[in-house]
Amino acid sequence: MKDTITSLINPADEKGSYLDAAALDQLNRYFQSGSMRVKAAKTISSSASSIISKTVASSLLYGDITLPGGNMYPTRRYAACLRDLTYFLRYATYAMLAADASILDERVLNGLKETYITLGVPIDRVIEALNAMKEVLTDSVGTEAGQELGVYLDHIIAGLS
Ligand code: CYC
Repeated sequence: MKDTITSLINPADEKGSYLDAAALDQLNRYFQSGSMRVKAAKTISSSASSIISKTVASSLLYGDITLPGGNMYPTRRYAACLRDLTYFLRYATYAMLAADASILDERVLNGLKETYITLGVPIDRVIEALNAMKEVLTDSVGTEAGQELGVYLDHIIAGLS
């Protein structure tokens, strides 16, 4: 996993130089947004299950997908879906804290699309749920942190598209 600090320091170290003005500027913006990131992570950790249920209610719950023949039926698959959404939320929160998407590539997206295709998990509906999660998050953590989390949920969407 990478983060904003190591991704700026490592290349400077390779060149044996101090951070240049652009890197310092980027670092400054990262530190200035630090309390916003931590505050959002705190809200998410105390309300994750409600964020997941609201996400499901506004995207997947009231349709054929939860009925016999749908990919969220029976309860075993429904539970797998809630678990996947919980993974997405938790890893997007880590990525938002680090301001770096690499953890998503390493731990979430690696082989995921192929797994979904093999199992017949409808990827368009997963993406619909991820988009719904962005809205639920903006309601719960506010616009600025919601937008930042949106960057990482969009990264997951792009990796599944
Ligand atoms: C299954 N989701 C799976 C599987 C994996 C993941 C590996 C296959 C193995 C299993 O069932 O546990 C995902 N596992 C992950 C991820 C990580 C991991 C992301 C990284 C931490 O370790 N079905 C729907 C909805 C959607 C859904 C649209 C929820 C948004 O219709 C999800 N994923 C879903 C379902 C299954 C699944 C239903 C079970 C499919 C089956 O067994 O038929």
